[in-house]
Amino acid sequence: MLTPGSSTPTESPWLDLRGETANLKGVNQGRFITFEGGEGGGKSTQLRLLAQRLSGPGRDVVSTREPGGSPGAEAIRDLLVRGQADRWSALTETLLMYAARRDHVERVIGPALERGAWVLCDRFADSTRAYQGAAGGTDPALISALEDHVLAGVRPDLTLVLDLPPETGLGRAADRAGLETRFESKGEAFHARLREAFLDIAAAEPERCRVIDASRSLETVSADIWSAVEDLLSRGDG
Ligand code: ATM
Repeated sequence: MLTPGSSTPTESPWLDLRGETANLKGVNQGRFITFEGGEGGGKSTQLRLLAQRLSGPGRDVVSTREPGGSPGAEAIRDLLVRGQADRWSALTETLLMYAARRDHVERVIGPALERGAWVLCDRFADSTRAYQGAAGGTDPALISALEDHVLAGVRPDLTLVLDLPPETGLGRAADRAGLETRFESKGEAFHARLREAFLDIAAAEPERCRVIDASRSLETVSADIWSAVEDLLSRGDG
């Protein structure tokens, strides 16, 4: 289980109004890696393995997740992942996701990048593009505008898209389903559109995204992820 971040608001320059408009990417010293894809692709396990591999003397590694990752965003998560599939419209979901994401960026991701940490995040903005946009029907232009205005230039250096057929992924997810079943219950057509959406995002931004075939063994997937991270390290532009 990932632990929500615990930065105190008063310590963070990200709570300063600057963050609402300025592009702060230039001051980031750390690296930001996101894990994306449909259900049951093993994102959380692979994130944990990568965090273990990256951790070591002198390297600060922060593992976090969305929706959630800060106390306020975790409270919003509960609203999003529980209950009936039609509890929220796609547009309301988009706004809730971005309210949660803003808090997470202000209090956890932004300060961590600023102090030079590596941030590993289980889902981020691409999930909104895929779930609420491509599969849910929210206008992509609105989602782009939210990315521009809300994220203050915070953008992943590397996005790992863990890809597998939705029927395989949903089967794996059902095995561990608890109370958080709202998205799983959206139906097969929704999940098929999601897969296409993540592949389209990766095709449109090949310099940022790496598609990993998640139907293979945990070790093989983990080795591919490490090779993508080594490429990022060798670029040295993070
Ligand atoms: P995880 O199961 O990966 O923790 O994510 C919770 C759900 O939130 C997930 N669906 N399921 N099952 C995907 C959904 N989600 C969105 O719909 N949009 C987003 O922007 C994010 C971050 C997650």
